[in-house]
Amino acid sequence: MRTFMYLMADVSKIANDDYVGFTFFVGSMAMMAASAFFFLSLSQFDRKWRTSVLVSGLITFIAAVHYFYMRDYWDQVGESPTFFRYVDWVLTVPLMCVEFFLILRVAGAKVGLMWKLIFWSVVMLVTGYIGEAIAIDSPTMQWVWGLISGIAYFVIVYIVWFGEAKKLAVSAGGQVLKAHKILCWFVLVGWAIYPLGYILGTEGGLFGLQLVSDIESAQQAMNVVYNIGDAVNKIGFGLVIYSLAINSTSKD
Ligand SMILES: *C/C=C(C)/C=C/C=C(C)/C=C/C1=C(C)CCCC1(C)C
Repeated sequence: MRTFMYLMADVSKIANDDYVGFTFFVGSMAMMAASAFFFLSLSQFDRKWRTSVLVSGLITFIAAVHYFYMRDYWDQVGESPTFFRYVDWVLTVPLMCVEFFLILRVAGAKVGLMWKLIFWSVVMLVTGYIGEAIAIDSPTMQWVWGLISGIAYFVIVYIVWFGEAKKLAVSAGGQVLKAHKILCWFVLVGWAIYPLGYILGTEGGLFGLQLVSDIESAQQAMNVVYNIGDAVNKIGFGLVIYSLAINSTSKD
């Protein structure tokens, strides 16, 4: 009992109005559960789909571990865990690019497509990190870095919606085309949640938008938005891949 109480003393209370702490906590559980779900389902699928579902599980698993750290950081330090946030993204977003490549392999996708998507995702995230963590003394520079990041984002949108990836998806047809289309919507709408968080979190707002008045509320709004974005995109993306694998696995 004593030991139990001692252990409990290390767990701090999440205040009722601490939406960031709450979403970090729920986020870590959701990511954990999703990982278990993807990993344990692996043997159900035809061999050629297993790598894709495995990668879905790795994405949510990497996020789960980062969420444990981010939750603690938020609790102990009381600031945005920007470093852990971006390490998480720089590992998981390229893996999402790998997912596009993996499902399009049936149509003959080349590794070059994968590297192109990975390259632009890294440009998007590194410039975003500079804007969010390094250029903090200059709202103008935060605007500029955010804009460069946004351009890289639109290159990815272009490649998957209209470029090389789209052509391969069309030639693959069937379930792959269907899954590709949904993933495209995730990139266009689901990923657009992040620049919204960035704008909310930047002091004084961006593009002349003064959305949140003080820096503390701005940081809170940004983290809640990022946490919602992560749950939607990482788990959602994985479920699309999961359905594709289920629907394309021979049923007898
Ligand atoms: C699992 C994590 C994901 C899918 C993260 C995606 C992150 C983005 C799409 C971030 C995009 C940004 C911009 C387009 C401009 C402002 C800076 C960023 C990095 C927030």
